Amino acid sequence: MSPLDVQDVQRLRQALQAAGRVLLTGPVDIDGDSVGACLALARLVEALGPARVDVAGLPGGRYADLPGADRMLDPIAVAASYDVAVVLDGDCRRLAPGVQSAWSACPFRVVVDHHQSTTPDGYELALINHEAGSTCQMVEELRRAWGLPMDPVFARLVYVGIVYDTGGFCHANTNAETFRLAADLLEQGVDHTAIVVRTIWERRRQGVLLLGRVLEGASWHAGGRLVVGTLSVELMEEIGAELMDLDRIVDVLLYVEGVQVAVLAVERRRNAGREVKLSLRSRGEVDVCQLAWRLDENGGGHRRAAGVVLPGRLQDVVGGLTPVLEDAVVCALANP
Ligand SMILES: [Mn+2]
Repeated sequence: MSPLDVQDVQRLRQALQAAGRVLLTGPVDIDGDSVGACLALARLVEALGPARVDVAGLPGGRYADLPGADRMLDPIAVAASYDVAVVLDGDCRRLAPGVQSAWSACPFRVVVDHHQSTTPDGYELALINHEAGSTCQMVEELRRAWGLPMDPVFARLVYVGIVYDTGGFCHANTNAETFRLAADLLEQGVDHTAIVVRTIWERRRQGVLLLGRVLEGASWHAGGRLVVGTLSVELMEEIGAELMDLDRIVDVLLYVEGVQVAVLAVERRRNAGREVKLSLRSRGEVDVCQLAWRLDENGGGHRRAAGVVLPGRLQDVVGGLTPVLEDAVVCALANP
């Protein structure tokens, strides 16, 4: 992992030490890496100085029992003004609506992120490392640079982020350094099996039902190299599904023999209308980050894992999109 800029790391430390109030947040759709990174950084900020730290986000389901999750603020309740605001594991285009106004009013805005689509524009300070396997690994790098002690709680939070973003040490962002850091964290007493089960494998019954319906209804294209799964608002509501029930359904589609790109299209209500959240996954030959960005400028992520939200109803969005995706996959595979 290429290290962060030393001066930027010290500027962040100075800003956090001088601050009275600090806001930490992930993007609107939280995951194990953003929750782990926010809660781990909150501990570091509190060790650095007197700042009162708020962490915004709703850590339901599999993250509710993480240390510090009970102190997280519903984004709707974020009303205070902050001296420093940090968005972790995502950029400021994807903040929860409730966080947006506090963010805009903050005089010192920081991003700590590893997404390929994140650029330094629009921040007073940007700590971006596209090579980092997870944002939690970047927070661990901050801890070392600031000379703060490791402890079992910090280790557990960072481990959750690493496990989530590497898919349990499976994805291509897993390397020797990941395992070296994992070994350090395990020596702090981290329960590896419990975290992998809770973060990766365990589903609610509603999630299993949802998985079954997606697999049943999936459509196959480009000679089986592209698969598109869909979930309507009606089905989500009938099953009583939550955001976290969707975790890793798209990965099940991706790891079907022959598949190079998998897409899960999930319909959501938005005001009086509908929108569709697309999760795109690639085995590596097709850059789905670029693909997501081409579908809409708000799309992005990583080369092998990206997302984009498009307005409209599920059938219309997926109907219009499938030929575009098919073309992109066929073209990318023909011209690697
Ligand atoms: Mn991440």
